Amino acid sequence: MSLKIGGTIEKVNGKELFYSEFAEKYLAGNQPVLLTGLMDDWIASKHWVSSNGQPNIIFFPTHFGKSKVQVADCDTREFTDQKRIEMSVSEFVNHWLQGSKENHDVNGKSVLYLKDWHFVKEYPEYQAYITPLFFTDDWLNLYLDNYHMHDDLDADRVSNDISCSDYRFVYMGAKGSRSWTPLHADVFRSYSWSANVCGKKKWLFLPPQQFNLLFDRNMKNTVYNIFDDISETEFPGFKKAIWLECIQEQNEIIFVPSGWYHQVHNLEDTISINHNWFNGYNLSWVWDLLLRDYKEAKEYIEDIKDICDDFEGLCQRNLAANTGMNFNDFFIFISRFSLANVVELYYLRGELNSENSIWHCSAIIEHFALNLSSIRKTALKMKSEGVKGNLGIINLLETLSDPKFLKLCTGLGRIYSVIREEENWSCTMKKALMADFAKYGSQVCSPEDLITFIDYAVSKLSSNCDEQNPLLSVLYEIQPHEQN
Ligand SMILES: O=C(O)CCC(=O)C(=O)O
Repeated sequence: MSLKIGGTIEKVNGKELFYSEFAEKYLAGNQPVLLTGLMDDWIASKHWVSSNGQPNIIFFPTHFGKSKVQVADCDTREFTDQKRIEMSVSEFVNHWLQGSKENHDVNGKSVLYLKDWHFVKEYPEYQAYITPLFFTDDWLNLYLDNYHMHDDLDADRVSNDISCSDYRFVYMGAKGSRSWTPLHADVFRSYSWSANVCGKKKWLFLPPQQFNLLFDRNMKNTVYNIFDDISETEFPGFKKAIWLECIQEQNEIIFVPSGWYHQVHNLEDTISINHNWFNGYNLSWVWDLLLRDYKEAKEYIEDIKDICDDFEGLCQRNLAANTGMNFNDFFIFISRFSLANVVELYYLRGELNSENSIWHCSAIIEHFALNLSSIRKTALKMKSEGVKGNLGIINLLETLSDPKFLKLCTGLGRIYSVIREEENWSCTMKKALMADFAKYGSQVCSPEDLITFIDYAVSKLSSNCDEQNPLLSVLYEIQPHEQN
């Protein structure tokens, strides 16, 4: 059965695009786009590509040969993904070279595809590439550079913990369209971007509005390979799906929006760099997905509820094992980010106070206000969906003195070009924060607390503000004329 293709993906020269346009049209609009012109100075583009445009595959065993990587056997399905094998980069490259000699694509040997290599984590000094500006507002990887998402290090969860340590990957797909990635939507309903250092990929996308067409009658399983002969009895909606198709060439970067299903085929030997991330624009969707996964995890073990001492605890442990985080992890994550955004605003207030026009540096302040607003909305959603009680304790004063948290703040400041180093974490500012938060009571334990904390911090930041206040207008969507 052939697919219905409804169109392709817009291609834009990244050098001619402003961040604000990208944020409005693609991040907030949740639309895919193919960006050119953003990989000119990458070391990867020099070292990993031969002069004939083919992968410089020999470079890898020479420099990174001992690294252990996950390799997908593209011909073997395991649950909803391909079977994974662990091997060294040298072994993978041997297989690749052997394959191109013997032409595995034709003689039917398995096609291996190196995926999810945590390259930046393993080789931070090498700086293979520079994350383009459009993708730098990345709360997920910034957080994981400083904290574990999930702290429960049971023996059976260690491997999960390692694989969730970061979402910055290298992919290397050997020749032939048989190296591919099955249909999926990304983890956490994150955004992703994928850059072809060399090679060519074909992407097929389905917008989230049509996602239910991919499910079976019981709404449990989705299609694995959209090019299979899909049974209409099993997947009654599939035929109606209208796909977007896109060919991604070398040096092009594709932006994959939140919740869009996609299937990917390497049309040539391809090396790509791939990040997953989320930020204020898609935070509440991450929560929606987590809630959906929780309900599924709960339903799955409903029949043991009566014989289980801590049924809710078990559901949350399963949720973390399946998705990489549970409610507690998510809550701690958004609470730390809300405090970090407040710290940035205090910092800016200190910096700008001398000119007595603090709220006029509005572009950056608006970013932090938007971040707080999206965290506040997400906390409100959690509360309205009945998530009550203690989800973890954030002690504000202790957090402010934690070196990991200060690194998080420095990283967040850097994203928005609030350039300051940790030494500049001035005593006066810290004192002001400490004094304000000590009065507040210093602990945040539930979505409700978090909303109260954000409101309190904003009221403190807005005191003495006799001009129109972008913080208030962004946070509470108040029109300037409504402010007194
Ligand atoms: O390049 C691939 O094979 C898959 C990449 C992908 O699925 C993604 O970026 O989300």
